[in-house]
This record gives sequence, C-alpha cells and structure tokens, in this order.
Amino acid sequence: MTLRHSSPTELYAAASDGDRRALARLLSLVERGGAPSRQVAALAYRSAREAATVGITGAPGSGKSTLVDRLVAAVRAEGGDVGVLAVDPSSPFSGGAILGDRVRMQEHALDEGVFIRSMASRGHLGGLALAVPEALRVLAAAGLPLVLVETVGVGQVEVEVASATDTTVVVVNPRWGDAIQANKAGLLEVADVFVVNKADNPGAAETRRDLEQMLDLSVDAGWRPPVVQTVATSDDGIDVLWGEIRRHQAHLAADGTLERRRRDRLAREFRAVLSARLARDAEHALGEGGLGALVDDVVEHRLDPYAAADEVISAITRRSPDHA
Ligand SMILES: Nc1nc2c(ncn2[C@@H]2O[C@H](COP(=O)(O)OP(=O)(O)OP(=O)(O)O)[C@@H](O)[C@H]2O)c(=O)[nH]1
Ligand SMILES: [Mg+2]
Repeated sequence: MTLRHSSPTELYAAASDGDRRALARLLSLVERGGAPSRQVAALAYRSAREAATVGITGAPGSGKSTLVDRLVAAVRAEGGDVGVLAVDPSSPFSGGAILGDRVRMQEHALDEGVFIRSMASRGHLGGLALAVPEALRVLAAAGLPLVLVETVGVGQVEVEVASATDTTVVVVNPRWGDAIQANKAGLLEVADVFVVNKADNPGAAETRRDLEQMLDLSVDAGWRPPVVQTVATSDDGIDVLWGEIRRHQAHLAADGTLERRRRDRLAREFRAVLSARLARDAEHALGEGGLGALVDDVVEHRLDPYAAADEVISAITRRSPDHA
C-alpha cells in the first residue's frame, strides 16, 4: 500500500494491524489538526484497546530522555512492547529539539517492539494539551500496551500534558532549590513518583529530604509518592523506578482510582474541546479584532460583561447554519 495517498481510514486499518509507518502518519495527522485529525480521533475513540500511560516530566536537562531510554530497556527485557512520545510544548517543530533524544534512543531504533515519536503542536485545536490525549488513544488503538510520554515541564501546558497520563513521574536533580522549583511549578500536585536523577552529583540526599518534607505537608490519603534515586547514565535505580511505576499502576487499578482518573480526564478534555471550539467559532463569527472591540466596550462601560457574552453567542448562532 502506498501510505502517502492513503485515507485516514486506510491508515488506521494498517496501523491497527501493526504497521508502524501508518501509525507515524496517523500521528502526523493528529499533530496537524483539521478534518483528517477529527476522522482519526473518531476512529481511535471507537477502539476498545487501552494503554497504560506514564508521563515523565521535569526541568530541561534533568535526564528525562536518558531515564526513558533505560525504562524502555527494562520493559523490553520483560518482553513488552512500548511506545514513546516526546513532547516539547515550547517548540513548534517536531524533530529538531528532540534530535538528541533520537540519538540517545538509537539502541532501540531497530527494535520492532519500540515505537518512538516526537510531537509538537502544529495546528491541533487546543494545542498539545488536546493533541496528546488524542495521540495516546491512537497509540493504544495500534496495540501498544504501554506508552511513555516525555514532556519538558516548566509551565502550565507542560503540567497539563504530563497529567494526561495514568502515572506521572517528576524528575528533579540534586541541585539546591530544585525540589522547591518543582513545587512552585505545580508538579508536586501531579507527581505520583519522584525521581532524584543524577544522584552521582552531590546533594542527592538533601534534595530527597526536601521532597519528603514537602510530601509530609501535602495530605493525600491512599498514595504517597515514593522518592527514587537514580543515575540514569549507569542504569542505577532504574529497576526500583520501574518497580514503583508498576506499583502505582497496580494501586490505581485496585481501588477504582484508574477509572475515576480516566473519567475526570475525559471530562476535562471534553470541556477543553468545547471551549476551544467556541473560542474559534467566536473568532470566525466576529472577524479580526472583533473580540478585542467587545473587550473595549466592556472596559469603557458601554457593555456589561454578560451583555458582551450575549453578543458573542448571538454572532456565533447567526453564523452557524452555513458551516454546520
Ligand atoms: N551525571 C549524570 N548525568 C546524567 C544522568 N542522567 C542523564 N545525564 C546527562 O544529562 C544530560 C541531559 O540528559 P537528557 O536525558 O537529555 O535530559 P532531558 O531531561 O531529556 O533533557 P531535555 O529533553 O533537553 O529537557 C545528558 O548529557 C545526559 O547524559 C545521571 O544520572 N548522572
Ligand atoms: Mg529529553
């Protein structure tokens, strides 16, 4: 089959049969957004296949890719297939910024059981926060039982992307204040497992203690995020980390948290799709500068905020019959 000219339906059928090139093409469609992406989304959503998902986030250079690479090796040693999605919210290009990761993952490049892909937001409605969950469903539909998502975690979008997974691993380094930085970025709330990587550098014990102290203050019955020390470059602690990830997944499955989390995520996703759609429709209906003009009206007290919202809604409704 010549993939280049294949329809989303043909690509989806091929990807579901294990064709990795078709899978890569599907993910490009997701990235680009628009009508083909919606078709892909609809197909993947009907699939009953689910994947366990693990997000790995943390400051630039903290060793996320090296950890992912080692985790992939650990999973492969057990014989499981695995997908890797490398997400860089700060970059509009897939590939470029992630080239280093590709090089680091060369060992797995020829392994049929490993699918590696980087992703950026090109045109997907709602950006990466919405493209990533869709990509995860496509990967699951293609039969990958486990997907690791690497995100450079610094801002709000990054935290959102990282928490689109069942288990979120937050990576910090033994640097003064690293734990506090992670806390400020909101990563403490989303972390299920902490990793102090580069533990071969001085200060690992202190960073670990900082994290434990912060965890003492946060109350969450049921699961206390373990803090694992690793030296990813020499494979130290990787087995412990993989063990903790699996322990967390078992914990999620055991008490119904997994279902609740997935439900919450879908609810959030649906709401985000809806507001992104409405925002786009409003922009189209009001034309360039239209929303800004309404903001001016509100600021100058010509319209109250509710009346301005009414204007937007009626502009959308007037317009909708011709593009429904
Ligand atoms: N000393 C030491 N170096 C490490 C360790 N883990 C990773 N590194 C090195 O740290 C550098 C950054 O590692 P990456 O795995 O690319 O880090 P990253 O978090 O993926 O980086 P970005 O994707 O650019 O945010 C590389 O030179 C690694 O070899 C470790 O445990 N100890
Ligand atoms: Mg990386």
